[in-house]
Amino acid sequence: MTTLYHFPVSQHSRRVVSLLEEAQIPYTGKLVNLMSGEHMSAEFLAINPNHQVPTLVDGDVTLHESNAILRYLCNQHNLEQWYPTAVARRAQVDQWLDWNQCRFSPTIVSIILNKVFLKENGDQDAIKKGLAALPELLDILESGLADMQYLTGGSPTIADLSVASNIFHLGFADLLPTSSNIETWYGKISALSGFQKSLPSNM
Ligand SMILES: N[C@@H](CCC(=O)N[C@@H](CS)C(=O)NCC(=O)O)C(=O)O
Repeated sequence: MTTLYHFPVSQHSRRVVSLLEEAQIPYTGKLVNLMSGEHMSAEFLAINPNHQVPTLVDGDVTLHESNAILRYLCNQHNLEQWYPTAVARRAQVDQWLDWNQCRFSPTIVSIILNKVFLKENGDQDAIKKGLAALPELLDILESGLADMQYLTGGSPTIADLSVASNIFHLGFADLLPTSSNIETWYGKISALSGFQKSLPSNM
């Protein structure tokens, strides 16, 4: 049995729900209400001491970290199309997954968490720094997509789901990128039925 602990407005949950739905892996979704502090309950901390979603429980395996969960699901279900086995292509997928976590995510969190969710209690300095960092990151993504259908080739992978989950988040602050490569690519990812099912309004 596969259970995903998630929250609808969590961008990290969104990428995992997208894959589970796209690959039609049977799973039970369990909502962890971050607004009411459910992630700090003793019951949830016993599953993930980091008090974060997403968390996957698959039989004897309990996993946190969204990108690790994506890789695990692909390996477990032989989803080679989502996580190619050819060494060079896999390395490209890993590169964008790591870029998303290490470079892009902190900026997304700084802006969206503080500006949209914490509002007047948000860290105004973090918002400013995030907004200042965003153009460079979007330029990198725009260039990475030049002459590419998807981030690593002619078909979408977990790297696309992961990065696109953060692009959707920018929409909460009316900051959806309008540069042509990103817009065309994001249009394709956001049209995937699995991605659609991961969106807060459709969960
Ligand atoms: N690096 C983690 C980050 C997960 C994360 O930040 N989750 C947020 C929701 S988007 C969360 O659960 N926050 C609650 C907390 O940190 O206490 C991942 O990729 O899964």
